[in-house]
Amino acid sequence: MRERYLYHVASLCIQRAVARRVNRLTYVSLVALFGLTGCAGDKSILDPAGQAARDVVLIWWIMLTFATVVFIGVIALWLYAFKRKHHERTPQQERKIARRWIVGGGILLPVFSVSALLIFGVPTGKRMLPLPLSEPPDVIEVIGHQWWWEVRYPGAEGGEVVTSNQLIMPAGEPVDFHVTSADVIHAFWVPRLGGKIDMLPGRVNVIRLEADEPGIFGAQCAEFCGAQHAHMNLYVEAVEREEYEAWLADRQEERLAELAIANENFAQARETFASTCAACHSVAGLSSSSIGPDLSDVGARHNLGAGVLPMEEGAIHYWLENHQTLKPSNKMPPHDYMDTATLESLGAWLETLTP
Ligand code: HEC
Ligand SMILES: [Cu+2]
Repeated sequence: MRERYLYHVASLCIQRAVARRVNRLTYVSLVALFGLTGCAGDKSILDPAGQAARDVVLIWWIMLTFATVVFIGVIALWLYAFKRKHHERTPQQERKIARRWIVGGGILLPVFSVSALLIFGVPTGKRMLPLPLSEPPDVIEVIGHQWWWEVRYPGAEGGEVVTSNQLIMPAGEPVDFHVTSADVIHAFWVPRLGGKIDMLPGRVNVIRLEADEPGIFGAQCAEFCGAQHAHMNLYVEAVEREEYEAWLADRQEERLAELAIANENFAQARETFASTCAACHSVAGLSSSSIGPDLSDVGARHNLGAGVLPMEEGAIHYWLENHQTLKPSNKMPPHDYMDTATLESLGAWLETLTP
């Protein structure tokens, strides 16, 4: 909420400023106010929720402070160069001064700053490496697709669990994320938990992250991957260990398969699904394809279309009618040749898939 508030204050100031024709400098500083909206919210690196992210933000503050000092120093020297009186100097004296600047500003300063960065940066990077632990952490696989997320739990008791566009993880313990891509390069980034890592087709990268406490965090694809890159959000939630185990147990294949056929009123919807949607979507017990998101537990999601639509009653029907307007050129073909009643019943059935 805090960022919304800042956003409103900033836009109000700008409207006023434009109305009163304030000078350009004021205008620019007002626009810069918008930057402050990045200081809060579920994707703010300035609000870390895990040790790796705290280390990253510490480095960020150190770099910002240092850069500010250098910036002010350069400006001061620049002003001084304008103001200073003219000195008579011999060519030798000139050369000596020039050499001092090269050695100080061109060699010592960079050596000092790069070493300082390494001293702080190496331990931070190490924390996110999957080094051996006495108790091996849980593994969660995340696969990037244009423009949605596939999430798999290979170590779940009773068999692998698959879901999409949501990532539930245990809080208070490290988790290894094995990330890859099904098409182009994406990047996995949960700003409040730590650094980002590329998701490359044909290669698995690993990053270790930990959430201090239960909570909801935003994640975002951090590598431009096509038209809908900005609409590639991931809902990340850390929960207590028992809740995590229960969440996984609810998503065991047999249980999901029972759920899919539980409601007799939707026999027709299931048939339509089998003939028009099953080629791309999995629903446990009915179909198996990962061209589109797995829909076995779609009724229990928090949003649709990787964050473009909040999940509520009627949302799936709305998505089926409007997804090419909500998320233009997404990889699901329009189904406008189907009548409203059919799409409505498909949506209503999918909404019952809440394990
Ligand atoms: C050609 C493949 C394809 C077909 C056929 C298809 N879809 Fe999709 N569907 C997708 C893709 C890809 C996405 C992800 C779009 C995005 O968010 O970028 C998607 C997204 C969805 C979503 C949102 C899921 C989420 O996790 O947010 C729902 C619901 C859905 N499809 C239902 C259906 C239904 C019902 C049908 C049949 C009428 C259908 N789809 C047919 C490929 C397909
Ligand atoms: Cu992207």
